[in-house]
Amino acid sequence: MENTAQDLRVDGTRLWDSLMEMAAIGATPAGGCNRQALTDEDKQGRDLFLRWCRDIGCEVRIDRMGNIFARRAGTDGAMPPVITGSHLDTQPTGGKFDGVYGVLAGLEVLRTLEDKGIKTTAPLEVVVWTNEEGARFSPAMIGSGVWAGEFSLEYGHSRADKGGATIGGELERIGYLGDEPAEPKPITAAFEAHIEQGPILEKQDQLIGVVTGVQGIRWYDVTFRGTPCHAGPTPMADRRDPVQALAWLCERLYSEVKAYSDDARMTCGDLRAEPGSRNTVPEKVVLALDLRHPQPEGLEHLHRTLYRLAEQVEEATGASIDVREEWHSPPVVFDESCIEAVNSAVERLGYSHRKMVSGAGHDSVYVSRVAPVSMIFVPCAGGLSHNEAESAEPDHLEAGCNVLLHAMLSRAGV
Ligand code: HGY
Ligand code: MN
Ligand code: MN
Ligand code: MN
Repeated sequence: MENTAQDLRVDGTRLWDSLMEMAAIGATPAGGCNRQALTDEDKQGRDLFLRWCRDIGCEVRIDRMGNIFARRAGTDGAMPPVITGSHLDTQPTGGKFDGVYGVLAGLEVLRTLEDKGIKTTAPLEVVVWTNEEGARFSPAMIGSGVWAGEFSLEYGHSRADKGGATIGGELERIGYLGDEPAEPKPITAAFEAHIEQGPILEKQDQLIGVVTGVQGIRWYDVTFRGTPCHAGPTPMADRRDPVQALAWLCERLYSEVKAYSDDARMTCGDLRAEPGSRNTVPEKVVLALDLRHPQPEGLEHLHRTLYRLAEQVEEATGASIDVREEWHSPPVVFDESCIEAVNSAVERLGYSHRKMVSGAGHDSVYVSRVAPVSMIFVPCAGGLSHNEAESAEPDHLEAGCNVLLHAMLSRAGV
C-alpha cells in the first residue's frame, strides 16, 4: 500500500497493452506502423486516444493545427499546467514506439493518479502534436512549431504532401481542425518521454537518458538539372546528366561530413528523378537532404560545406544545381530545473542513467521556446528507429513512465 506520492508507480502492463492496441492501427505486415500525419489511420489513433482520455474524465481541447490537449484538473485551476506528450504520427515504415510512447506514457500518468484518487495542485495536460515526423508534410514538428510561434498558421495549413493534399485540408477532412488558437499559454513545466532512437543507452547498459538538449537540424531540397536525352545513342561525353552531378556532390559531402566530426550527420532520405523513365537521362533530380550537428558552429560548418561544394558542381559535371533551404532547427539546450527534476526522479527511483543530447528532433524543441522543458529517454533495441523492427522492453518503458510521473509530480505538487 503506498503511503506517500513517492511510492507511486505506474501500471506497466496497462501501458504496454495500450501501446499494442495503438500499434494495431496502421500496423504493417513487417511489424511496424504506417500512421502518417492526418491520414485515416492517424485519425483512428487520435480517436482512440480521445476515448481513453474521456474515460478518465479529461477535458479535451483541439487547436487550429490539430494539436490535442487532454487536461486533468488540479486543485489550483489558476496554476499553469504541467504538460507532457509527444506525437501519434509515424514514418511510412515507422515503429510502435516513436512518439506514441510519449503520448501513452503521459496517459498512464493520468490513469495512475486517477486510480489512486490523487489530485495534483497544478492541472496536468497530455498533448498530441500534429505532424512531428515531417514525413508526409515538411517540415517536421510543424504542429508544435506553429503553436510556439515559429511558423504562421497560414504556413502550417498550406504545407502539402506529394499528392497536393494540404495540412489545413486534411485537418478538416479528418475532423481535427479545432477552434482553439494554436498559440502558447503559460506552462509550469513540460516533460516528454521518448525512446532514444540511437544506441547509446543500450551500449552503455543505462536504463534512462536524462536529456539535456537536442541537436540542430537543417533540411534542404537540392535540385540538379541536366538535358534529357536518349539512353542509347547519346555518347557519355555529350551528356549533362543530373544523376552524375548528384553522385559528384554526395560523394564529396559524405566524406567531408565524416571527416569533420563523429557527431556530424548527413542523410539523403528521398530522391526523385523526372521524367522518371529508365531509358531517358533525367531532366532533373531532386534530393531531400538532412544535415545535423549538436553545436551551432558545427551545423554552420556543414551548411557552408554543402554550399561550397555546390558551387563546383556545374564546372565539374555540366549539370546545374539549386540548393533551397527547407527548414532550420538550431540546437536547443533544455531548462536546468527540468533536467534536475528528471535527474532527481531517476535517482530516487534508483534507475541507472546518464545525461545526453538527443540526436532526433522532438516537439520539445519548440515547446522549449515557451516553457521550461526536459526529456526522458529509454533504450530501444539496437538503437533502431524509423524502422519497422523498432522495439523496446516493457520494463524499460515502465521505468521511463515512472520517471515521467515523478518528474511531473515534482513540478505540479500533490
Ligand atoms: O527528424 C527527426 O529527428 C524526428 O523524427 N522528426
Ligand atoms: Mn518522435
Ligand atoms: Mn521520428
Ligand atoms: Mn546521477
